Amino acid sequence: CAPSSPESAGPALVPVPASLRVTEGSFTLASDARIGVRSAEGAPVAEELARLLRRSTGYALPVVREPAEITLEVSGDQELGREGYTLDVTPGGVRLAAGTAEGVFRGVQTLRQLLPAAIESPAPQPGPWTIGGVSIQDRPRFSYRGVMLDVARHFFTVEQVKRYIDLAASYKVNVLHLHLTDDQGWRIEIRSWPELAGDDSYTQDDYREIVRYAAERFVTVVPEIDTPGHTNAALAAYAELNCDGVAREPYEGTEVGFSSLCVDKEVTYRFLDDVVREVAALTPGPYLNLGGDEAHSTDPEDYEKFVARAQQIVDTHGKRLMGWAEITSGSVAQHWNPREPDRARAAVARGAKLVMSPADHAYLDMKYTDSTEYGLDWAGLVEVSDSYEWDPATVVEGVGEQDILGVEAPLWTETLATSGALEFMAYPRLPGIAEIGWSPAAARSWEGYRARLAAHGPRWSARSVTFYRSPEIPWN
Ligand code: NAG
Repeated sequence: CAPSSPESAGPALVPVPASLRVTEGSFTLASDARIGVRSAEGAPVAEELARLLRRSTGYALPVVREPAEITLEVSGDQELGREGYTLDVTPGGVRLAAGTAEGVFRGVQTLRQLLPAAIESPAPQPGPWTIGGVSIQDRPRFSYRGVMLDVARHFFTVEQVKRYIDLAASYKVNVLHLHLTDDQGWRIEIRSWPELAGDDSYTQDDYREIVRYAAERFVTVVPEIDTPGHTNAALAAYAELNCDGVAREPYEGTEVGFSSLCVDKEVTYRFLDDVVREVAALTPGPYLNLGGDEAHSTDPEDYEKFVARAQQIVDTHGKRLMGWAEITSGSVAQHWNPREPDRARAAVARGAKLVMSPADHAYLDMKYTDSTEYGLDWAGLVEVSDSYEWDPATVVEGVGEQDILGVEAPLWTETLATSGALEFMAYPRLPGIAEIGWSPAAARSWEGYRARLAAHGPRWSARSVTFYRSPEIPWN
């Protein structure tokens, strides 16, 4: 039996807010309640909140342009930053204020978690819809809080990706990194190279729809085209991309590090330029990720040559180069291999910011225990506590807070073929990584977290989320 910590006395919020005070009394949402929003900017967020609350309460909840029982306010005030918000619940109502619509959206995720778990149900529930009094001031620690989904090893439909976005956005995640290409598949239509994408891939319209849906939830899509390794799918589709001019066989296994674009052929850079141009044009976000990991079949000198050209191409198309830590020269490098902290340090030395995804903590494809049905274990077993008990500013010696853009939880799918399997690996670990990215280090502790997380089980059940009932968590 765990000792209770101060934070477990408050509401079970994940991520835990920067500052929270429990106040007198409570508010109950009644059937005649309204949602008030004065600014046009906040209106879409108010409508989205109304839609969500209508499903489970069955109430009409009209959205009005004046203060109401639930009032959302976009003040234009930048005091709490782009994503910060204040949320006050008193017997008279709920007031959620932020400088931007994005801040209000993040606050709405908090409001959802203050309501009973049945609020997540897709069908009307009895209520009562009571919230205890609280005063919250909140803003993120890091600006980049991502999840990565590998849609190359196994393909996931637009609908499946939307559900993954929705769930992650409830935990204030603001980046979806899509791993679109690998040895096993190329999952995005490139009009100038039509043989790349097979049947199981996104058309450009599909991809646009994912980007639009994510943006509605203030989630930025970062597309990844993995190069120069992890490229067997491209090398199988186009013979000329191989140094020997012979097309490779399609690959369905789980080995890594055996493929490479031909660094010395000009066609390679025409190919890269076409791909980057098309993907950049479809992507409103600032980053384009060119992978760069595990290029074991590319010799180190060739690798440097390739990355320099790739960097120019990405610049030309107005994006910032992002990559795994092996690409030490981009704007942003992603630390992933716990055995290679040197690469992270080298990237920082060359002026890059880091996104922290240490596989032994943040990889959602690692097994929880020896008997976990799915997943890999090359970085060890990662129970919920292992995924939670680390800090981005101390995980790589010599790399501190100022070098770090944020965190990301990657989900590789060699062993995962269904939404249920994705969810089982992501829940409950994904919310912990989201909390590490959002909450001040001083506000979080494992004991407090496990107690808060327990209250999320019924929320996931209400949303039909498959999750791992870790014995570490005192599930309600
Ligand atoms: C790494 C590979 C990735 C693979 C994953 C599985 C990176 C950056 N590269 O070997 O292709 O799916 O592990 O955990 O993670």
